[in-house]
Amino acid sequence: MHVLDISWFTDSMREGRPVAVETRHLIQVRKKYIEKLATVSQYACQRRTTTENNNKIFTDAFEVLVEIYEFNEIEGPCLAFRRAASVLKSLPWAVQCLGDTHNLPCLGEHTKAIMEEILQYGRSFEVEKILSDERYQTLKLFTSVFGVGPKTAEKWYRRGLRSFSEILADRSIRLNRMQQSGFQHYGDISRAVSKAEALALRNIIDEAVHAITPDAVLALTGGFRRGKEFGHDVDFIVTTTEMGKEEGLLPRIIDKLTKEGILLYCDYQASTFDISKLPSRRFEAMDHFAKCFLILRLEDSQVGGGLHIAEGDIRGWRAVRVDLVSPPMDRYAFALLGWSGSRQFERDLRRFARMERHMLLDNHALYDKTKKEFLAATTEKDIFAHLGLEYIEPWQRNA
Ligand code: DCT
Ligand code: MG
Repeated sequence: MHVLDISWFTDSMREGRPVAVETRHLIQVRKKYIEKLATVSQYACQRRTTTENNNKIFTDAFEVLVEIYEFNEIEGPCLAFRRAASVLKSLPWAVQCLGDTHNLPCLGEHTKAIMEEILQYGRSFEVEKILSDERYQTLKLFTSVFGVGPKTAEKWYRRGLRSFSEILADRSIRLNRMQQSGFQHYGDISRAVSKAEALALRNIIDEAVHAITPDAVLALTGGFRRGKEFGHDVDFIVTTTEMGKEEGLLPRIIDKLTKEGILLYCDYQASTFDISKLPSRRFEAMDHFAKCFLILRLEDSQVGGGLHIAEGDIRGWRAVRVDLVSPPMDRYAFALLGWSGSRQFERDLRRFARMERHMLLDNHALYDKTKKEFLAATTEKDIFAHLGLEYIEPWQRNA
């Protein structure tokens, strides 16, 4: 009999059998079983997190706290709220009361206090205070510009600047090329990219790479690979099945997009990948593969169902942020896993590898510190298997 099946109990009651002792025992067993079922791992890479978030009311609040701690460069609480948000995102149910959370990892006192406020009043006063704070609002506005990070935003804030017009009017500020494009295309870039637009861009890149080489490999990664309907950009991996042939691929794609007249901005970074320098110590750092950060012009006619633009926008095109990364084929699985995200999923994969397996994982490789050897992989499944993890599908990595 299955321990969750209680028909034996109701049957016994009906037949008047003495069941008290057996009942108590089985209720205990059942309780333990349910608790075990409900065990949630502290690692995002051991949880399945779809795009359906049943606890958005809490995670939205936590994300504001993550932002302010990031602006203030306070790492501990920042990480704590990131982890808490990620745990709640993985739940297939909505938290109704604090008691629901007693089995969950990564929820500290501060986190629970915020949740309690939200449960009681429908909102958090601490979060509302941050949202109405001038410094928070200004830093949030400034960092929403492509090419402006928290440091630059803080610098401008300290100079007393509060709006885009003040920045653009300040003759002492020299915007770099990325920031200039960021301001120029602000309206388009700050507008979400739809899945239809991402697929249209895939067609454009696909055509470009296959015109360059027939053995090109193209993969849509980032949020769209995880099944998101909208994203802030579109991420692709492009390479060639023949090792070494991927060198020079990105410059040729860039050249082609330029000739097509759709390249609005391009920041190309050549590869600094050196296999002899692995394993890398700086895990949060950007990987060493050749990559480019682009802004492309997408025409309405190229998108099935039309562009995701504001009502009344009659230009017939929009600008979209696109990232291309080009690893050599023997690094493909690691790059694909790394660029598929989510960022929290990646952070926890690396932490799990380090803490639980004594291994180092990054976008380039997996290194076993005990055996002192690199572990080869041609698919993402190989990497999960090396780590002794159940395979998590991309659409379950929205941690
Ligand atoms: N990534 C990485 N190293 C970086 C930056 C990103 O490995 N320095 C990975 C992690 C996620 C993935 O690339 C895509 O990054 P984003 O586009 O920022 O995230 P996203 O999940 O695609 O989210 P969005 O939908 O907002 O684009
Ligand atoms: Mg993305």
